[in-house]
Amino acid sequence: MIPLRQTWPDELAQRYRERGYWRGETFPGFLRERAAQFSDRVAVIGGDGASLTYGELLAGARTAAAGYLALGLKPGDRVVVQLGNIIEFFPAVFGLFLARLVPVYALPAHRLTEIVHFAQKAEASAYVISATHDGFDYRMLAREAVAQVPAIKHVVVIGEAEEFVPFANFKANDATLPDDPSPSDVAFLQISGGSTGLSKLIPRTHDDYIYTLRASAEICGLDDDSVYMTALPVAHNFPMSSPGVFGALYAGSRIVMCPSPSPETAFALIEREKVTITGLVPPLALLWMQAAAKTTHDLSSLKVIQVGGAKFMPEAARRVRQTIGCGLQQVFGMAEGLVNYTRLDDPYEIVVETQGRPISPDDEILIVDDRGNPVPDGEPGNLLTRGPYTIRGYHNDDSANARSFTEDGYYRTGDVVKRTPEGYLVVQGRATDHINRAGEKISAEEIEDHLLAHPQVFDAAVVSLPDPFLGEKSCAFVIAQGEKPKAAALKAFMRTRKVADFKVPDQIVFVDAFQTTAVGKISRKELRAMLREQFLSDKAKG
Ligand code: OOB
Repeated sequence: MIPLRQTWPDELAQRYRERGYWRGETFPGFLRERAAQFSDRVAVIGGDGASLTYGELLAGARTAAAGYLALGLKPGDRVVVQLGNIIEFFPAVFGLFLARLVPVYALPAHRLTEIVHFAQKAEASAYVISATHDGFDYRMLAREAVAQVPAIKHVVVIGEAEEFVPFANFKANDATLPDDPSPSDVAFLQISGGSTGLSKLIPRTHDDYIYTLRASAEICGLDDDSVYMTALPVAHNFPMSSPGVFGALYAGSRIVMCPSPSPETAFALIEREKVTITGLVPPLALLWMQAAAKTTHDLSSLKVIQVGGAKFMPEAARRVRQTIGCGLQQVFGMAEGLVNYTRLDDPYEIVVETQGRPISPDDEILIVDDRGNPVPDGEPGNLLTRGPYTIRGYHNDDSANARSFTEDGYYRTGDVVKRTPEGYLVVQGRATDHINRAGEKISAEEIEDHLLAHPQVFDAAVVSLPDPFLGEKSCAFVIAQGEKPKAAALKAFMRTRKVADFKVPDQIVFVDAFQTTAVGKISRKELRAMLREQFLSDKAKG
């Protein structure tokens, strides 16, 4: 089995310890501490009202750990975990940690191709699922996965297990659990957020991840009075750790597992549980803002909505305060490590205009041109980073590592950003996401932002189309809200935004909806490519 490793150079590791980022904590260790501090306090509550206290969570995790080991799983084995937003996620995953097994987090939306890929790449020997979730039967998926990957010896099912192992039958036993892992051990494998191609596996250590939980909880103002709700799939890095459910546990807060991000479901839970903070991707934030205008639910407990995962346009960001009536925090992060936050006490303009600044004073940020030379502040460039919680390499993927990391250990994020004089990052797009119109480069984001400022525009995506004269021209796909505006009116509106004339979209196409990726966020890059291909192929067919 390929060993799981994540190594920083000794000198940096020493610095990260000396500066108190890496404190030698582990997942089993911190859960035991919280259970001792807050035994009878509710740790997590589900949509149906079922809950676990911190004490019950630890007990459930111990039972699960004993159950996994009784199956014959050995410390170091990897286990693909594919669960929705249910409270059993916690005993299931902390049980793995206590048994020194290594979770590989799949999203509920993943299907056979991805599961087989994760299982093979990680050399997994078990698979933990819900029987069904959102109308899908994961046991069927498990049967196919096991047939393709015989190394998966055990399928553990939460709910009706059929021929598999029922999670509910795990019994506490006297078997001694292994010693706690070393803080520098890999705690789990996260999945890279790439929306095209096959995901890469991201090994995160106890020390590095727990540092982000502790720092994020502080930056996001979590304490034991906070109620953190996840409406996004819990296995994604954003709701898992920024500050996410694990940050909430670290802080002794209460977690609400929202089974669906729809405003109807989420708003009812916010009211019932007096949720104080939650995280959304931009398309959901738009939906919630629209729904908030008409809702009868009381959302006044919400102190802050975090928005991240994709660019939240300033004009949309400005609507949060007036529609939902709470604060906004922008989050620009990646499962590979680096996370940037706007701070809760930042000036309003910074909160709406930027994607925040790094968690750590030791997050090293390089913004470089295509030749690798640093660009001045305010100029867009490729973002490279390294630091106390950014990985040095993917698991079992030499070619991705050669592409994605520089020789001196910087991760190439693939994002194009600029840095403000205050040190905040503004995401401009992905490396290739621009329109080259007769030599003029147009940022798709920039045009979308202008269009979003129009009251009849719900969302917009701008792409390049081939043009015999200009080389490329711009085309805006627009979802209208309320009465559909005329294309000419939108172009006229663009001109009132005082932008260079070449930035006015050459063409405007109205569509009813955009597709979303597995995490439920729109990957703008993929969305644009899809819209472009569809449009061109329709046109070719006449
Ligand atoms: C989060 O993580 P991933 O791994 O799913 O995706 C990372 C990529 C970034 O490289 C960037 O391209 C994009 O998603 N992204 C954003 C963004 N946040 C992420 N692009 C523009 N603005 C933002 N605010 O998506 C993730 C992980 C932890 C916290 C938050 C998001």
